[in-house]
Formats: sequence, structure tokens, C-alpha cells
Amino acid sequence: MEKVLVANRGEIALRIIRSLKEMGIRTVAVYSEVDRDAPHVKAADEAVLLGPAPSKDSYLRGDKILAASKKLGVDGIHPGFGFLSENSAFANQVEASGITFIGPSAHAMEIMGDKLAAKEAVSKYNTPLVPGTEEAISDIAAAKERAKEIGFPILIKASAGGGGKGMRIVENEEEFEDQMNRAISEAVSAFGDGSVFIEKYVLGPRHIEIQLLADKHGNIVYLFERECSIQRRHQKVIEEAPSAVLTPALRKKMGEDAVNVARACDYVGAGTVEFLLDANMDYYFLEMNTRLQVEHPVSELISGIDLVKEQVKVARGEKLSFTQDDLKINGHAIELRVYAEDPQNNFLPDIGKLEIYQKPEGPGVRIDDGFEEGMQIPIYYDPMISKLIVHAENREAAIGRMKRAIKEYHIKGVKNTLAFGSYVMNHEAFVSGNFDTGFVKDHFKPEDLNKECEKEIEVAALLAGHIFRSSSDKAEENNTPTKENNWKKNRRIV
Ligand code: MV4
Repeated sequence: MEKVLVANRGEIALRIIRSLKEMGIRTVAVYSEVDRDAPHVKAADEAVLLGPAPSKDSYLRGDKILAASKKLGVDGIHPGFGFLSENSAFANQVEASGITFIGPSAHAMEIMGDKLAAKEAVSKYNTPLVPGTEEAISDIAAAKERAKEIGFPILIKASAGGGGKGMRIVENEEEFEDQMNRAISEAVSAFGDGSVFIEKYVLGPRHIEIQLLADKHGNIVYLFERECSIQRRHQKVIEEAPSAVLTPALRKKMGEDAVNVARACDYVGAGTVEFLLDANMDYYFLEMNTRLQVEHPVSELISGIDLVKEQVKVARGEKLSFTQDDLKINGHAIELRVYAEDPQNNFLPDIGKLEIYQKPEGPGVRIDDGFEEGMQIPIYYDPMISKLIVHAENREAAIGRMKRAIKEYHIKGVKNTLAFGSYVMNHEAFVSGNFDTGFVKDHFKPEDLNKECEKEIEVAALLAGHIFRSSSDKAEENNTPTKENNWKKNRRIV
């Protein structure tokens, strides 16, 4: 593979381009009209304008991307995540053009994209599934009987849904029929497919996912788990690896079950199997994500594996160069997604210009971003500014490192989730590891961030006082006449 087109934008496009460059592969970026000056465009060897800002006119234009790839002699396309990454028709078109799609087969995407088909494929192995209906519900009365057997509350899920889309909780028998009818019509309008099924509602679960890598020769390994329970409205905010609560035995069992999920769909490439883990430490298969995920860096840091390079290698037909026994967890990693959102106002997306954008540095700090100071956050795409990822020898040290890195990160001009990150890092439930997917709902109140701010203001005031005193002390010692001189002479103290 000599030339790869990255069919994405922002931080993930830049992150992929970096690995490709390290492998000596030439790179092609694509961009929309608002992304002309974006770092991912500057970083690539060549760049192709796709069209106006809206995704449907630019990053979702598979036809334009394919035409540009042919014209420029591209031999591989990396879709990143979102946009075309889980579009099996696009993967097929790419492969039919003699270009390698750096991702799984269209077949694997289709099975895992249909939640009922996924459960059926997985049920051939002994992977635990949440009790529920195996087929799309056609008879509401029969489904109600099944719901009574399972016990309320139950969840109605759309087979074409996923990631929390098309889910409905039903608390009791009385509301079952009404909720079922709503769920079906919602699924028809949202996905063009009214297939829904029911599952027992697992209360207070953790969201644990297993990172996998599979080659084209039947070798599949797991790169341990990520704990992704700190989320709101199905949008993850903080992820870490490893989980604070898995024992080595449970890690091995979940890892091996995840490998079987991949086997069930002949998976190739990097993929992730999501599990729910309940308070009894029982776990259940939820779904498989057939793409590189936003939170992949925490797995890279604890495993020492560059997942993008591995995606390229397995797409080229190479065998994995390591086995499960070669893989060891090294330390602990935490990622904070820095969103252009206001945590004080129900995480409402904010837009504007990054007036100040200064990144933290130092040992164990990684920033994956696609913006520079002075840039505008576009309204058209995901509001993520960056991912702040830290790695340290253990969880406690990683939390300390994240707090330090957040303090070093200065963003002005756009409201963001940095202070929220600091709130979580200081929260007893997070520090102790005693939390689940209800963390934000159960613990977080917008006022809590004022306390974080007050702490910061207090520190700033103390520091300012100290600086003032030390500089005026020195001024007296030096007997220098002007303020200007005092500052110049003493600035090194600061
Ligand atoms: C569930 C569940 C509890 N019981 N299924 C959410 C996203 C998608 N991947 C599936 N999800 C869930 N499925 C059963 N049978 C809990 C979740 C879930 C969740 C639910 C409500 C609020 C936050 C959540 C975060 C992660 C998972």
C-alpha cells in the first residue's frame, strides 16, 4: 500500500495521517469548504475538496471520494469513524474499484449493524446475552407475555439502532402496548426498518468494551478493556483502561468471549465488543462496533500497540506480529473528551473561535486534536475539540496526571468540558472506582462546576498575591524606580 486516502476530518484524520506517514505511506486528505485551512489538510501530501460544509455534501459523498481516489492512484481508503466508516455499500464500492477498504468486510458490518442478526450470530458461541426476544416482534400480545416472563422494567430496542438510538424503557405491563407501537413507528421513521425486540433492562450497568484486532488469517487478539461508563445521553466523556473493577480472570473471560464475537462474523481489522457489566459482575454482550473508536488511544497507551498501523497491516494481508500471550497491560490511561459544550447548561453545544488554545505538555500526556489557536469550531460536525489522554504507572497516578494536564490546558472563546473533567477526577465515586453509567445523572449538578471554578479562582488569587508580594519585595531590595523595570527584573521568579 503506497498511497492512502483518509475519508474523514479533524482529530481522527490527523491521527491516521500521522501513523501512515510513519509507515512511509503517502497520504491524501479530503475536506469541505469550511475545513480548507484545517490541520488535517495541511498534514497530508495531497488534499481534495469535496464540497460545501454539510456532511451530506462533503464527507458523506462516497462517490466523490471514490472518484478522487481513482484519479490520484490511491490504493487504500481509511474511513476513520462516523461518516462512511460503517457504510457497507461504500466498503463494497471501494473494494469493487480495486482499492483496499481499511476496515472490516461489508458482511461483518451488515451482521453487526443489525442488532438481532448480531445476537443470533453471537448465540452460536457461549457469549452471555441479555434475556429477551430472539426475533423481531410481530405479535405484540405474545411479546407482552414474554415481557412478563422476563420481568419489568424491560427495554425495547430497534434492530437497526445502536449506541442508544431507538431505545425505550417500559416500566410496567400497562404501558407495554403503547410503548411498543411508538417504538415501531419511531424505528420505521428513523431507520426505515420497524424491527424491534425486547430485553430485560439491566439496572445500573457499567459499560465495558473490549478492543480487538483480527487479521485475514484467523488470528484474533483482545487488547483488554475500556471502561466507558462516564457518559451522558449516550455520549461518552471519560474513558479509561484498564477498568478499575475487572479481575484478571474476568478480563480473560470477557476478552475470550469478545474474540468469539469477532469470529462469529469473520471479523478483520480493529473492532470493539461492548458489554454491560452489572453489580453482580455478570456481563452481557450488547453490540459490536465495526470501526476504530474515538477512545482507542487509551488501549494504545496500555498495550503499546498503534491500532492504525495494525489496521493498515492487516488490510495489506499481513499476519498479526504478536499473540495474546505477548500482550500485557502497562500502567493506566484515561481520556477526557474536550467538547465545545457548556456543562453548566445541559451540555449545550457552543460555537465560536478558539481565542486562546494552549495545550498541556510533559510526561505521559497525549493530545489528539485537529484545531489550532484562532480557528473557528464549525457548527456542521461533532463538537469535539480534542481528546486529552494521559498515561501513568497506575490509576492513582493517571488521575493525578489528568488533573495536572487539565490545569495546564487553556481554552478561551468556546465553552468546553475541561472543568467537568476536573470535577470527575476529584469525585469520590470516580476515584474509588464505584460508579456506573448513571454517574452523571446521579452525581453531577451544574453548580458543582462553580465550586471547581471557585477553587481555581482562589488558587489564582493566592498566586497573584504571592507574585505581587515577591515582586514588590524584590523591587524594594533592588531599589528600582518603575513598575515596568520591576516586572522585567522579576519576571523569572514567576
Ligand atoms: C442496555 C442497557 C440496559 N439493559 N440494554 C446504551 C447504548 C447501547 N449500546 C445499549 N445501551 C444500553 N443497553 C439492556 N438490556 C443499558 C444501556 C446503556 C445505557 C442505558 C441508559 C443510560 C446510559 C447507558 C449507557 C450505556 C449503556
